Amino acid sequence: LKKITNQTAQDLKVRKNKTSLSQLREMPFYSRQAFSLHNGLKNGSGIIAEHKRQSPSKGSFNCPASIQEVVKGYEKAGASAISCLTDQPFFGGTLQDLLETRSEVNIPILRKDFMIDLYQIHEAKAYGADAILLIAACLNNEELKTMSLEAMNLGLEILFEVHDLDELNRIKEVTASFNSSKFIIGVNNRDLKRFKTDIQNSKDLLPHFPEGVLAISESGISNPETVKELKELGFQGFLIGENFMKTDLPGASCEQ
Ligand code: IGP
Repeated sequence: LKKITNQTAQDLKVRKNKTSLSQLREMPFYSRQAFSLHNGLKNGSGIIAEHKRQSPSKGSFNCPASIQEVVKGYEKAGASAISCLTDQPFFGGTLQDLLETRSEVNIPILRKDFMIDLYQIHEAKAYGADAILLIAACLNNEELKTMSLEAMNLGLEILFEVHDLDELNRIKEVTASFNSSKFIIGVNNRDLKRFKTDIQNSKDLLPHFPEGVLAISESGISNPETVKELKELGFQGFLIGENFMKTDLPGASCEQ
């Protein structure tokens, strides 16, 4: 994770030199009213379908479909939201992908990246995202708070990602003073050190969630039975990438 965020910081310098904050603010999508990821998940299937070309653990998924075909397919199949990976060096995504996704679908879009700087939140808004990911393992409490407030000011919703109890407790602390309860907490089932996924991680952490917060389970979900099981436990969102992207037409495989 350190390696990834160091790279993110480097790439960020280049983008900041190229595009100023005021230029971001002038982009057409910057002023659009964002969709609510929270409402989208509550009122729909709960599936957040991810566009991901490659991952550090699995390499390229060699998906032959274009991003337009993939995300349109996800929307048609009934996904509640799209997760769009914009990290280039490790996941092969771009901000252009976000723009194209926004132009293609009318459901909430999560910008999936390693957010370490306020500038990235403005990018998310400018390129058409409705929500951002804040990974507890990448940020200290102070940073989590500052980044959250900026996102909320811009009308973006937040998915906080945790993978252990310690991180969950930090998120509880950070969000305790928020007057909105629209934030979302996701348990990543992937152990970032060993790249192994285990759904048990979601099951273990759910009882420790703050009351009333929308809970989602992320990674390693590969069949409808798992979604059903997690739903019965109380999860309302399910973030699925690899299982869709390893097929030729990800939207079609999403329909079941
Ligand atoms: C999707 P999977 O196992 O269905 O492909 O997982 C998503 O949860 C995963 O891509 C992810 C991720 C992240 C990627 C979760 N948290 C943070 C990059 C950064």
